[in-house]
Amino acid sequence: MNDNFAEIYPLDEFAEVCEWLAFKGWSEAEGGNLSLRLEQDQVPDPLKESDTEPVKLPLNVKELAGKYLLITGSGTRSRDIATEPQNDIGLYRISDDGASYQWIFGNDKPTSEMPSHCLVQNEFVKSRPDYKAIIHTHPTKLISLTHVAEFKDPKVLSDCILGLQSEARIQLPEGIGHLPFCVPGSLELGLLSAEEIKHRNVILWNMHGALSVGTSLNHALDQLEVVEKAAEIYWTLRSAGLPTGGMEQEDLLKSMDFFGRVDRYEKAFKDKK
Ligand code: 2HA
Ligand code: ZN
Repeated sequence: MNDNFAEIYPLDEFAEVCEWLAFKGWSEAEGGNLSLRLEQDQVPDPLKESDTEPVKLPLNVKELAGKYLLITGSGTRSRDIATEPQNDIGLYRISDDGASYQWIFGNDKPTSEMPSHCLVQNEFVKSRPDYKAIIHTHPTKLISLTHVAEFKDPKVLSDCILGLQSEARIQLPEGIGHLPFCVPGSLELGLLSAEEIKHRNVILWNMHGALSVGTSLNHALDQLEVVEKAAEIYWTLRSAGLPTGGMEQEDLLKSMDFFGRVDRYEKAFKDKK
């Protein structure tokens, strides 16, 4: 059965992405966690049902009712997931009333950030159904950005950081979110993340890390790489004492126009303060 689990699911993509997270030094020790939502037809019949004890969720996730999640285990290391993903990733089914989950296979202790993963996945089913993958990790240069007072405002943060390299805002026209400090693993962090993820693909968690989402785990990783690159440019300029004003607005708009992203760019941060 263990071999089947490894063969059936896209665990190799978890392994590949976790290897990069460890290699980049973003998911130190047991830091970071990932999840991927599966469609019914991706789950073979013998693994569809489970007789394990249901575990109550802190909040109802009714959009996820009857759906399946692959999620990394609590206390697991990215560098271990890279080599033996079947030990550290678990398959879960959300109950038909959306109030609890049942463990089905693999690792049976989900990450402490389970509330954020469930609430964001729940929002995706509702408003962005092609989004299935979530990565939470601790990229050094992004965490450092959350220490800059003016970057508490996500619009100021986005306009500065994504204006430092010509393709960054093209990749992320809606900008980057930045949540106020929340206790790691808290329901509050999950609720704020689920609200913000309606509008953005990358969110910074104040003094903690980043949450990135995508249609696949690799898509979520791509976006983290883009934002981390822009942050590296920011810190390089800062340490050289150079200005961080970035692209001329006219050049940025020309690029957005060329790639058909003006609407998305202009709508960013209009949805909410
Ligand atoms: O999984 O990163 O935020 C460990 C964490 C919690
Ligand atoms: Zn974390």
